[in-house]
Parts: sequence; C-alpha cells; structure tokens
Amino acid sequence: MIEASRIAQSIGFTLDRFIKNNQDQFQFATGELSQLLRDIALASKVVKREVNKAGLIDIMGPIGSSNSGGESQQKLDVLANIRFTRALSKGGEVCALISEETESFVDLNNEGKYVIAIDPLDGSSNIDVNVSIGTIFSIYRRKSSVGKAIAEEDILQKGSEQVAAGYVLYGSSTMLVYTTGHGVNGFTYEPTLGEYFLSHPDMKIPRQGKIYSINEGQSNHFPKSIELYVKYCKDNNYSARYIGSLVADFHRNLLKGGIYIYPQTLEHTTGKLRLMYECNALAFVIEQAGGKASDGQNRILDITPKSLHQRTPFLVGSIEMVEKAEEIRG
Ligand code: AHM
Ligand code: MG
Repeated sequence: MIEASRIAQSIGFTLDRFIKNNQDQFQFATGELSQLLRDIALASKVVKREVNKAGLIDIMGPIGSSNSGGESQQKLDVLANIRFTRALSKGGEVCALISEETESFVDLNNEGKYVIAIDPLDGSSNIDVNVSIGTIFSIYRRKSSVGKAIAEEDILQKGSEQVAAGYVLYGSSTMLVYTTGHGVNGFTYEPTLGEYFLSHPDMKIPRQGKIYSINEGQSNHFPKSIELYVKYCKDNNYSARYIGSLVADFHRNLLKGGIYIYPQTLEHTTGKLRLMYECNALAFVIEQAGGKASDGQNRILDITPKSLHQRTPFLVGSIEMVEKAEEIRG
C-alpha cells in the first residue's frame, strides 16, 4: 500500500508519470498493465473529443441497431466501442475483450496477459440532452496458457479477481478514476495540454452520506426491502439525486457520500445493470475507497458470473448506507 502522503505529494503529476512511479505495486510487473492503462487513457481522449462534438456533427441519436441486451444502440455507443477496441487490440497486452456492445467476447488471438471487460459508453441515452456519460472498465489476468484459445475460465472471472478497474466520466470536466487494488486515484483532463493530471489522490467515500440515488419512477415494483429503505431515506431527510447515468451518479456519491441503487423491477427482474462491465469495476473502486457494493445480500465481487451479460441488482456507496439497506428486510 502506498502511503497517502506519498500520493498527496503527487498532485499535479501526469497520469503517465503516476503510472510509471507506481508500477512496482503490481506483482510480477513487466509494464504491460501500465501500458494497458495508458491505452485506455488514450482511447478515452479520443472518445471525449467525439462526445464534445455531439450536436455539431451527425453523431447523436440511435443508429438503428441493438446491443447485447436488445437495447437501441446510439451512434456514439458504436463509435466508442470501435475506439476502445482499436486502442486495446493494438498493444498486444489484451488477449480477450468483453463489451456491452458485442454479443460474445472477442478473442484477439495473441499472447496478451490480460482480459478486459468494458462498457465503452454508459448512459448513452443521455448524450442527446448533453448530460454526463462514462466509460467503465475491468481488467483481469488471463488464466489459460498462452497459445491456447481463450477459455471460459478467462472470461467468467469473479470481480474479486480484477487486477485493475475504473471509469472515465465525460462531465463538466473529463476524469479518469482507477484502482489497482492500492487505493483509488482520480485524474482530471486538461484539454489544452491533452493530458490527465492527478487531481484527486487517494479518494475515500464518507462512511455515511445523505444522498440516495434510485429511479423512483419504478417504485411500484421495487422489492419490499428497497421500498422500506427508500422510506427510511425520506424519514431521515436524505436528498434524492438521480442523473440516470451510472458513472455520474456513482462519482458524485463517491465524493459526497451516498448510495446508488438499481434493484429488481418489473422490466428488469434480475436488475438492469451488468455484473461484468458495470458493477464489478465500480464495486472494486468503491471498496478501495472504503465503501461497499452488494446485490442486497451478497458482496458484488464474490458473485461468480454464469454469463457474459449477466445482470444483477446493485447497491453501492457509503458503507453505513449500504449496510442499512441490506439490514432492512421486506
Ligand atoms: P446503458 O448501459 O444502456 O447505458 O444503461 C445503463 C444506465 C445507467 O447509466 C443508469 O444508471 C441506468 O441505466 C438508468 O436506468 P433507468 O433509466 O432505468 O433509471
Ligand atoms: Mg451500460
């Protein structure tokens, strides 16, 4: 664990320098994971550039196709998927790619050591109305031997096996927040220099907050326990804040303290969010920041995925709030 003071002294470091300085945290580090993080940062800059052009050129709106979950794909969803796939395929560090936008995983047929699960552009229904969106990523070590085809054991790994994870928030500024299991650090993009700089060292979520984030329009179909927890939030004068863009809601709650919940609903009987490329990454980040993530009963990171696009109920945020929500029974 790097000392908080050493991290604090790194404020203003470029992402590149920070990654290089902390490379010794990775067991058996050979620089590949560092390169992979740089590839993600580079792709995010390209996506950020496209996102900022929305409204000016023809990249908004649906493209007319559906993603793995049958949801309408936006032009920027597809574009972001192409940008990340290209950036991650070229370096040779990644051997397989799992994406929200593609039905099955992509075997890159190389000697890469890492498997990556990614939601290239989450919350993309918000693009047309100029609301923050994000990219979410999880990085795992390959388990099968190099030279063999990618196996199920490489793909369906538990969240606890992630070696790094994070997100990019395309908001009023663009931020890259990630963890390699040694705390959470946030970098802000400086557009005139084209660089990410460390702005939020060693991020910690308050143990208790006063914000709850849930789509209350679905409340007629919440499980009883969630209905009662929402009542508890109201009885305690918590504030409701829901952007409907997971990365933005998560990031705000990480900074201020709060809880985000997407439970089972009538339409999404097992929850809406995807375990492998939405929940696991954010669960790893929140635990590293001192918070908690659960499906209501089980730790998200302990769930063994049975399929690529598996959904799960998701409760994430300040530890005392998530524990309270788990404690209330319907
Ligand atoms: P997406 O992957 O299709 O973009 O959907 C995920 C999004 C999350 O960003 C957000 O928190 C949630 O769906 C909002 O869902 P709802 O509109 O049902 O509240
Ligand atoms: Mg998504």
